[in-house]
Amino acid sequence: MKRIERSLTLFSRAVRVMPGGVNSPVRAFKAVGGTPLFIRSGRGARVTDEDGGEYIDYVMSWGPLLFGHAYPPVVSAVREAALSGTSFGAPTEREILLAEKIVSMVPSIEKVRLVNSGTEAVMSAIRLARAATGRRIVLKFEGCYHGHADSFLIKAGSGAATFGEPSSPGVTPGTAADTRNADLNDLGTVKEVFKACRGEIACVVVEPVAGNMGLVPPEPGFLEGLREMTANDGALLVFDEVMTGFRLARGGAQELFGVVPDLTTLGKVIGGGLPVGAYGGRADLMERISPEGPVYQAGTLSGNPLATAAGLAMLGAIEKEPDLYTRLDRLGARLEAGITRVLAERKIPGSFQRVGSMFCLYFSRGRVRRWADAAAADRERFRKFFHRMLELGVYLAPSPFEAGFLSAAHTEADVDLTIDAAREALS
Ligand code: KE4
Repeated sequence: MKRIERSLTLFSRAVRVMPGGVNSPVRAFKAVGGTPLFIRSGRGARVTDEDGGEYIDYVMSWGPLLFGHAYPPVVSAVREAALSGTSFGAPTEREILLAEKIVSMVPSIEKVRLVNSGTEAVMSAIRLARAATGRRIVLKFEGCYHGHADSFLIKAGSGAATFGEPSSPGVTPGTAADTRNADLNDLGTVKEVFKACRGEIACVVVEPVAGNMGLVPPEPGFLEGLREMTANDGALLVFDEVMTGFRLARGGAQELFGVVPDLTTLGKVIGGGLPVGAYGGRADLMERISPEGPVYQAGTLSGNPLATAAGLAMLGAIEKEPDLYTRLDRLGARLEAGITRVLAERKIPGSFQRVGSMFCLYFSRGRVRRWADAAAADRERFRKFFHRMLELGVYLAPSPFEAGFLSAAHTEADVDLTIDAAREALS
């Protein structure tokens, strides 16, 4: 049993001054029970907790750390930038350099606006979609998560699903009325909404690979079907690539699957751990954003020197390694093969699902294709598995409704240790 006295002490202090003792709900271990580990440091693929316990980390800050913890180019870029000032509230050259890189790497993006989080990026993108189309309805998918803006906290994924509050209190009926849900990978349910709301849908927003109900890849034809239906109806297609952007390919899921949306939202990897979000797309749409156009959106720290320095270091590292995504996919395939083998050996029903370096293990009777399948998976078995793996030195996402992440810092040895730990945890 790992010693966690210091985490216990810190958590008892934290809960006195912060709701649930955390600054983001999924960190509180509520879905798996027990006390969250307080992390002292990270390096490469590992984190060390406040009691000195070391773990192979697959949370990786929920996606940003494509090159692992304390990635030297990011650390030195941020340190260097900070010496010249942390924020000016005025235009800087780094913002141009980062925007130019994003435009050059992401197929759908002709113009981009930097913000401070994924939530800000997606809430701004749908405001733009509503302004550009003059329509009000946003169609999302049950179990997908697009940040905590009111419009999205209706049958949302991630922490909202974990705590069984898919539709959060505090979201007004008026707001909720402007959001519709369909089932992921089920174009029939999308057609139904389009039929019921003909000419009223401003946009369809989708995680092209759903990473907030575990990990659910798009089925063949699904993204293409959304592209066609939105184009035919005059609605916009928004790819929420906050998690998949720069993670699955240089141009994200839209490059991997060859479907180009009208607007794309980004976050996580761009900042390499610094708070960065972005939204962008067709120039004729983005030109409606203030001050060029009338659609207001602003942010004191948007594009600040530290975030843009980190972003340039991250995207620069991606550009320097042409076979990065092949390497990440090979590592993911090794993990997938190993865990799938363990499930078979132990005769345990489950589905290890993966796209590139994003994955999750469902204790389900079959493949998980949409929220209802994910919700039916065995959460109690996941809870036990999570804690056994933690004791064995592997830190998985503390929820069955989250994706795990490999990084370029993970090695084949790390993956093999993880597979061995899973064999032990499932014995
Ligand atoms: P943030 O506001 O948390 O930066 O981004 C919101 C968001 C938007 N879109 C997608 C596809 C996302 O995955 C997220 C955030 N993801 C969660 C992890 N499931 C963040 C972790 C957390 O809430 O602490």
